[in-house]
Amino acid sequence: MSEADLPTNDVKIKPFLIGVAGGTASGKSTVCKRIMERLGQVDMDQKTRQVVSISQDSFYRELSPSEISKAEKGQFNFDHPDAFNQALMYDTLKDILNGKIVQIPAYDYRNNSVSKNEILTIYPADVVLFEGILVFYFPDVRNLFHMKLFVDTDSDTRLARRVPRDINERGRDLDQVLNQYMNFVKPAFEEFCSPTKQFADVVIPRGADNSVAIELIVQHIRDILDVGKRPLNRGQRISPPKLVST
Ligand code: UZR
Ligand code: MG
Repeated sequence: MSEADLPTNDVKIKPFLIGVAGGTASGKSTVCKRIMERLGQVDMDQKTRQVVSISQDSFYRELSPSEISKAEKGQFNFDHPDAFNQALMYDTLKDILNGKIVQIPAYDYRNNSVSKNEILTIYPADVVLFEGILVFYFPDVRNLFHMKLFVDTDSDTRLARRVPRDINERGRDLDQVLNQYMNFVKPAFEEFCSPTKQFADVVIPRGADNSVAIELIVQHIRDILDVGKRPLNRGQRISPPKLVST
């Protein structure tokens, strides 16, 4: 793609915003990755990429010193809606919808906080995926999505994935992982996350293993963006979807 094709201030891209919710370790990130792969977007340069995926984890709020010490003992509830900075999440998504370049922090699970060093710059894209356990919980955020997907993977499978992930990737020990799961993760899933399935347009059983569902969704995204004649990965800008959020 030549420099002239890059988004400029006078060519505002209005992205098509897709929310991807589901319980912990349901495969939300993998579903997003598959959608991006199927749209031919994964290895592209960030500035020219037309599909981007961001995580709700980037919007965990800053914790007070006493909350930090609770978090270190596995006694802070990261699965409760109050753990998030709802206003920042909403404002950032609004900016994205208005075609602005936004900066969001990566999340550092080993320190239980948003990263001070790793800042992600999100350039305007045609399709933006926003994934997280509670992306459909807050009504004002929920109403921004043009399409809502819920990844519905059974809880045994999710726990079996969550345990090794927390131990290997997030530096936890088994006792802490299981206690946190029983005290916070499972009850909060039942109270706050699972009920938001009712807001989904499409429920994806078995998550990323469900290649038929993913293919149907990808085809629908292509249809909406009217890229039948203009493949996404050829570096052409696509007209914004005509849908209006309510
Ligand atoms: P996914 N989480 C942490 O473990 N530590 C943090 O500092 C912040 C979040 C967990 C959170 C939730 N809960 O279950 C999970 N706990 O990240 C959501 N305990 O991430 O959707 O990738 O499973
Ligand atoms: Mg995740």
